[in-house]
Amino acid sequence: MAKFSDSDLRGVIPALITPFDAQENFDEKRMRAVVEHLLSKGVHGLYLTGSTGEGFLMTPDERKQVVEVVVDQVAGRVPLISHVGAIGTKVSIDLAKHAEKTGVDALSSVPPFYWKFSDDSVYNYYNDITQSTALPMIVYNIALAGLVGFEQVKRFSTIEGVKGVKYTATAHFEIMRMKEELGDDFLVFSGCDEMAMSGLSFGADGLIGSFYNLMPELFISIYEAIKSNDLKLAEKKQREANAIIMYATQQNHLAIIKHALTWMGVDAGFCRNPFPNYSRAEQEVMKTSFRMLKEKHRLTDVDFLNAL
Ligand code: MN9
Repeated sequence: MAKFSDSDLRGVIPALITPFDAQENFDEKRMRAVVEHLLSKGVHGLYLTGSTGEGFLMTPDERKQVVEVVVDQVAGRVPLISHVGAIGTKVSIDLAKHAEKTGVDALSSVPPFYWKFSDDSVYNYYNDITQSTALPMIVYNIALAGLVGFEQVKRFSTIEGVKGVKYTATAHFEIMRMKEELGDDFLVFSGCDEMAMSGLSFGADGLIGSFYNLMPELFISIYEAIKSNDLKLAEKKQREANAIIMYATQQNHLAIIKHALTWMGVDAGFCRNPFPNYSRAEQEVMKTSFRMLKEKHRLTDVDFLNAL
């Protein structure tokens, strides 16, 4: 059973990475360790099997296994959102029902992708999944799967159970507009980590993204700073975060996040093919680059850099 309601969803929510072992199998032990680490850092929730979690590289059964392990490990300490997106409605409904039974608190989904589905087909997709459980649905707006425009989000918001949007787009004035037109309790999560400060300033309730796995402390500071109107501090922390993000996103940042967690003593395993992992020698080069970034931008409060 879900323990939290949609009004409990806010703050810094890592789009949880999924650790695989060197043979590409889901690694339950590493998954539990990563979850424990993130909870100890004070994250406000977790978002499972999304693009950062390599959900599209897993079978539905594997995705279910991840959900079961995380629900068990978290044991109701923070709200959990399960991403159930797939190209086929039937697969998503099956994942949604399983997630509800297992005890997650909310669902999320990208629109069906690859084919250019009509607006009505995308609406029906969200409607069918949302009606299949009693859980709140957070629509996921992301360019990789085909952005849904403001009018579409507005239309989806009329579906009973659609409670918000994970907004990985950069036109942040739309966040303000959504709050104005769809009501303040329509949840908006800013999805571009490099624009967390901007998203929150424009009224987002929280952040869901990849780099909150690696440096949640920076983004918790940004979240708190915006709440207390300390724009200077928020800007400082965003600059620090962006120096790291800009470096990491030039390569496979999912592998870099996993490797960097491992350097800190939280073994986060490997990515699944075709995402590359990096050899020990390549990781040594990365460490040198990170040390240089630390020096250049005076990044004194970033845990993984301090562990280098
Ligand atoms: O929304 C993530 N976006 C993608 C989530 O996966 C495309 C973000 O967290 C980005 O990974 C991050 C780096 O560009 O902002």
